[in-house]
Amino acid sequence: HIEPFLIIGNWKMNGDRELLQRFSNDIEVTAPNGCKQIICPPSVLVTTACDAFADHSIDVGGQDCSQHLSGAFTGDLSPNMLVEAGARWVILGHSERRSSYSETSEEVAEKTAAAIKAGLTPIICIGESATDREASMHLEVIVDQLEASTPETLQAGEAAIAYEPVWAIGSGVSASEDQVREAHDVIAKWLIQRRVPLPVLYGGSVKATSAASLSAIQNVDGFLIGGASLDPESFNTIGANVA
Ligand code: G2H
Repeated sequence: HIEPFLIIGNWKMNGDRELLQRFSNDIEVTAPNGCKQIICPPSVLVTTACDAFADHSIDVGGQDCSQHLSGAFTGDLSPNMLVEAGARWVILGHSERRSSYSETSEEVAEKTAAAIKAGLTPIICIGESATDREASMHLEVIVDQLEASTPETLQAGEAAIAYEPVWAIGSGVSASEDQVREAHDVIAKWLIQRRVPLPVLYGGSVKATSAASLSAIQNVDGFLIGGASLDPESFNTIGANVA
């Protein structure tokens, strides 16, 4: 593993001040097992989250940002704005944004470059659809997305990659250990060839019960967690169960 093992909660469009308060009360001040915990709440809660976690080792991140720094982009947030709000990380190119907002890998690469310039660490999401996998195209799709979603200028350690097979997201069932191993090996090999070692996270229905076996896989350096990150106990147990 690349250390520390990253446990990232993607709250999506969920959560409120009350949930942040519960996290702050119920979660240990120090993360279990030497893990690094990061919570990505809706962006209007980033500052509140930073206050709530002031005494914790938890970092806060956004769920998207613009590739532009300012201007006539109604509804968008620049990476600098996220930094000013207290974020240190940002999820980019999540499959929900790729499908609902037609985000392309090229835009994700631009956003990645802008986020890094602003001082954020992007978490770049890639992953094949069920159709890609049924056609045995998943590895090709993963490499194509990786290639197109990462800017040429990317340096070692500046970002993280999250492998999230679309069919496993929110389904309650994660990909199998063999499926995760195969994809992560391909991603790790690509990163080594490009001389940009980055942590590679798995995402897609990670739960406290699957954390031990998935984290034991060689090139799994962390998790991106949706549903199971909305409860402080399950979020903390995932870290405690990391192998
Ligand atoms: C995948 C994941 C978090 P869940 O989208 O990014 O969500 O764990 O609910 O599948």
